[in-house]
Amino acid sequence: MDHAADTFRTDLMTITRHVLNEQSRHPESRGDLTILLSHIVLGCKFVASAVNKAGLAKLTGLAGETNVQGEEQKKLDVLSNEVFVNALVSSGRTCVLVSEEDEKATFVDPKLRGKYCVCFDPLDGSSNIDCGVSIGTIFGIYMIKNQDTVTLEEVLQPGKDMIAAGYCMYGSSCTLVLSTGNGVNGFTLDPSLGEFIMTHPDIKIPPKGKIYSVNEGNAKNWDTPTAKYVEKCKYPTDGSSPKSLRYIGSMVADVHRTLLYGGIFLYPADKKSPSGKLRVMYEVFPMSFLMEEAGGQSFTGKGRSLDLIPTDII
Ligand code: AFP
Repeated sequence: MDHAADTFRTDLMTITRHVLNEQSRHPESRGDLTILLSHIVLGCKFVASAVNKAGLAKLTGLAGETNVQGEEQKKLDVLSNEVFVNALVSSGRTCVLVSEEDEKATFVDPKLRGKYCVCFDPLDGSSNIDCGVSIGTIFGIYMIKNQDTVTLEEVLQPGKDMIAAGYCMYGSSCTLVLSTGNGVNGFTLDPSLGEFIMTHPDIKIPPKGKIYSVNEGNAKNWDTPTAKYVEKCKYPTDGSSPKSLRYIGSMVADVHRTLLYGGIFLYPADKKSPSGKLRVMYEVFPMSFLMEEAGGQSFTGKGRSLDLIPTDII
């Protein structure tokens, strides 16, 4: 009998245990972030369960509404947004919420306010829902100096001020990847326990990767340096092998693969979207934070992504 393996199986590092361990590294901490994260985990479990039942429970299809970008919302988008807003408000640890699904920021009732701002995309990649492709929730957490007087301007912080970020991928398994600024760890939902168990400790992106990930259908609108770079991935001039192309079109899944297998994920600005399609506060910042914490890099094309200062919540 392999006792070492058995010990591993019975000494489970749940996400709560991990976050409490992290908290104990900060003796001044009152556990606010731990409580907030446990509410985010609850939201992820709810969405995971809804995504699993989506076809059966008739949760796919349109909800008959459009979101800020003018896209049709799916029923699951609406549901996930409601779940996260309720979970975050009821945590008592947030003062303002910025959701990709809502046109305006939600300022929490003063009686329920805490010191954190959470920016989130409750269900990213939702155009993939109806065909069962992996989708995910993305979130970034910031500290607000004065919760009683918080304004929208205070929400527009550069990504480098984020204190924690993560995503939950609803795929062949449900995986939550989290960083509180001390490396990146991945947890897989054990459905029989209803707990996220650490399965990917201290994730580090491989220093070299053989995969590039981009929507090449946009190539005719790219600028010359981008087009040249992608051409080199396919036709290297240094004698190396061409890279493989993998593109799911669901950022959580594409970034998750990039973190684990290495390589590059890019969504370049083009003539159609001169500032790029990806949304800074909900997609670019949290994913760039995780990439950097895992030893990788993230650039806008002009500089470090996390140095950007958003001008609006869209
Ligand atoms: P949806 O949530 O509308 O599906 O958008 C997802 C997304 O923002 C991101 O998750 C993908 O990386 C990107 O769009 C895919 O965009 P293209 O379909 O233009 O390749």
